[in-house]
Order: sequence, then C-alpha cells, then structure tokens
Amino acid sequence: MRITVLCGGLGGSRLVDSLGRAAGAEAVTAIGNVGDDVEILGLHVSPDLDTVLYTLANLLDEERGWGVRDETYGALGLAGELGGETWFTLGGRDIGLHLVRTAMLRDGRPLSEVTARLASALGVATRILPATDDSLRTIVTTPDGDLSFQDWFVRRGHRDPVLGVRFEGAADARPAPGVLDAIHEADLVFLAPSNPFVSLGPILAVPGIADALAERSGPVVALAPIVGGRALRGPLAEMLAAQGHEPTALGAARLVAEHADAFVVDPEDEKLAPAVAELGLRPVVAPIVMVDPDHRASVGRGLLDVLDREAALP
Ligand code: FO1
Repeated sequence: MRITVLCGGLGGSRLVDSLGRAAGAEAVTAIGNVGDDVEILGLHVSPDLDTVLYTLANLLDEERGWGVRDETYGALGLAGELGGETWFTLGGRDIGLHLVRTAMLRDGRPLSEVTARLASALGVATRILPATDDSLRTIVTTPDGDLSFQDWFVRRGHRDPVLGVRFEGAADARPAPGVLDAIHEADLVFLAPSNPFVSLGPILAVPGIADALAERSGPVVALAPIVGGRALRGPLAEMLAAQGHEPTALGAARLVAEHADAFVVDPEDEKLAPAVAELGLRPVVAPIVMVDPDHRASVGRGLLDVLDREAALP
C-alpha cells in the first residue's frame, strides 16, 4: 500500500505519523507546505517540513506543537543581546538543523534534496517532499494591510482578522521532483486535517498539484480539521468565521470538496455526515483525534480499516 499525504502544520504531521505507524513509515510520502518558510537571522526555517521531521524523529515538543523538546535558548538569548531579532523562538537544537539546511541551500542544493538528507540523518524512513523547491510565500491580507505568514501568525499572534490569503510566487512554482508521481502512484491520497487556507492552500496553489489530484483514479480522502466546532490547534475556526464560512467540520469540507472524494469526520460530528454527502463527498466517520502519540497507531489503523470497509481503497 502506498499512501501520500498533503500536509501542513501539526495536524498534518500527526496524520503522517499515524498512517506510518499503521502501514509502515516507508509506505507514506508527505508533501509539505512551504508557504510558511521564513528567513530568521539568515537561517532558512521551514516550519511545516520541520514539524513532520521532528514528529517522525520523536524530537517534537508535542506540548507546544513545534520545535524540538527540552530545548535551550542560549544562542537566541545572545543574538537578542546583540540586537538580533528574537520574536521567532529558535531553540539551540533547532538552530543546528537550520544551519545545516541553510548551508546546503547556499551550496545550490534544492530544498527537496536537503529535506531528504535531513530526514535520512534523523533516521526518518517516511519520504518528506516540499510541495515545491521554488519560492512560494503565504501572504495574509488583514485590515492593517498585507502581512507575511509568520509576521501575522507569530509576530502579531494571529490576532488580525484574515480578509484573504494569497501565495506569492505560486504561479511560477513547479512541483518538487517526485510530488506529481507520489500523487499519481499512491493507492490512497489524504488531505491532512490541516488549515485549508494557509496549510493546504499553498500546496494546492502549485500548478499541476490540483490537476494531479483530479486525474487520479484512486480515492482522495480529506480529514476534518475541526472536531466538535473546535480546531485542535491554531486559528482555523476564527479564519472560517471571518471569511463567512461556518466554523465547523462542514465549513472546512466545503473548502476542500472540489479536491476530494471522501471526507472523514470524528464520531463527535457524525450528525454532519448527511450535509457532507450533499457536497458530493462520501462521508466517513472515524476517530481522528491524534494528539496522544500512543493513540496514533490505532487511529491510523482505524482510518485504513474504515476506508477499506467502505470500498474507498483499491
Ligand atoms: N510558533 C509560535 O507561535 N511562536 C514561535 O516563536 C514559533 C517558532 C518556531 C520555530 C521553529 C518552527 O519550526 C516553528 C515555530 N513556530 C512558532 C510554529 C510555526 O510558526 C507555525 O506553527 C507554523 O508555521 C504553522 O503551521
């Protein structure tokens, strides 16, 4: 069984981990968002790729949902004393990874190759591909003007209402090597329970990726990023409401309906299944809360079993 997951942020990395624990890490390919990438103190940071890397390498600070656990902040502290920017919290071990990534990028290696090398060095068997090796940056439009993603999310604490989102560079971006094949050749493609605006949106904006999903003969299965009216992490519920969408799993389903065949809701949202079906999506009900690493293998197995029973698998 070959599984490909389009993912961003914590929800995405948890799904990749859950499916890897259920089907084997080598069976899974993760296609990650790079719209959040940011240059801090001269270092290239790829937060969403790193959340997948750190989750699978068992290094993630699971409590915070980003960065490495048990970090120390001596490097950032001195950078601050010297007048460097400190609004983006980089721990010492995390900085080690960014140093190596940045050096390899400056040597002219593409982000996809750099990511593969980092994964291999960390003992991660799952293939992690950036959606593109080209520059693509998420820009958030707010009442105070346009902000780069991390300015909006971290520097300003995602308090500004989001009026719209665009992806700078997307029109000229090409899918990274292996991305389209991973979509075409997988038995099963998942759209992770990631924010559809700022995590899945930048991936789907890369020309060729949405077409590859549409051309598949096998199923594309999206997972609800909202359970019981709450996003498990992040500002999705507020973003849905601010843009006139229902802040529920159904509101999120509407945003991915054109790209998916099936939509999985948690048993807590079973009552939304008929409305999901009206969107032309096959509703699937299965536990999808993957917060606790010890529950992830069973969530992954449960998902694959229910999709198998519902004949959504080949
Ligand atoms: N999120 C924060 O809320 N504050 C931070 O200081 C912060 C630092 C950071 C450093 C490395 C990294 O990989 C992620 C980091 N994040 C931080 C998370 C990140 O901004 C977002 O979670 C993602 O971009 C959204 O998917």
